Amino acid sequence: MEATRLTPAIGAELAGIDWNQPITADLVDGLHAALIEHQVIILRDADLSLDAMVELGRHLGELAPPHHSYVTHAENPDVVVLMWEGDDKPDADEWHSDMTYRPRAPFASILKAMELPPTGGDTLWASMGAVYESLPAGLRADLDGLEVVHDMGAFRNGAYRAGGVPGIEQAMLEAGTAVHPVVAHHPVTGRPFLNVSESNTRQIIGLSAIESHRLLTYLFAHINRPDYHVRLKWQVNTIAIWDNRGTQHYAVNDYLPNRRVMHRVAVATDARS
Ligand SMILES: O=C(O)CCC(=O)C(=O)O
Repeated sequence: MEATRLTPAIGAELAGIDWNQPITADLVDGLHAALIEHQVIILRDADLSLDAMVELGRHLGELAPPHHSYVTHAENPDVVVLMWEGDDKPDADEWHSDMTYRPRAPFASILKAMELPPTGGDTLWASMGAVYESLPAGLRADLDGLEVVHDMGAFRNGAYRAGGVPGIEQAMLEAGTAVHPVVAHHPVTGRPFLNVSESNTRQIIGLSAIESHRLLTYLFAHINRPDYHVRLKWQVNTIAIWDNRGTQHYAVNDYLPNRRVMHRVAVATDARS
């Protein structure tokens, strides 16, 4: 397979894979190596069936347990269906890394475009290693050793609509709350990365609410700089696989009332690390 780098910071498009052939360990070793190097890999014309997507996920590691808020595919409960249309309010148009409110966030996600609007609906990824490296050295030193609370963020909206305050309390219990280092390290490369997100980071431990808010707001502004991003224009049967450890993503919400349908398989653990 050949990888074409998409930006200096993050992302590569892979070519030369025949998706009509069985998924072999060699193929997945190659995908994994590309994923570690580029953080997000893009596969075009990858018309994998539901079962093949799940098989690919299982080759990468153990699949994640069912998501607390998303619906799963009627024919395969390991596949989440992300569908938005009409006057829905998509919930992924905020920088986030998946499920960082778990003690161990999932390793990777595999996302396939099934149905797309005529235009719009792009997804962006940010390299959180590149964001961290862009911070002034003094600030990097100050961040070292700090810890931060992650929670389910705006998933509260759906929980409140469904069940009021008890609904939020139940959803928070199911989703969980976690405390992670502000500067985490990639388990394979050891590269440090900034581990705070607009969606899921609430409070830096040990700071007052106002200090924590100011510092997080400053860091969020850095994450927003396009220098560290790649932006994907999907086609039907495009698959993106991202390493959740050291990236964030943002699904642009500019296409409603048109319909956008994606299938996702989340991989909890990395079988190769
Ligand atoms: O729909 C997308 O492009 C991204 C969805 C997303 O944010 C996710 O799967 O976590």
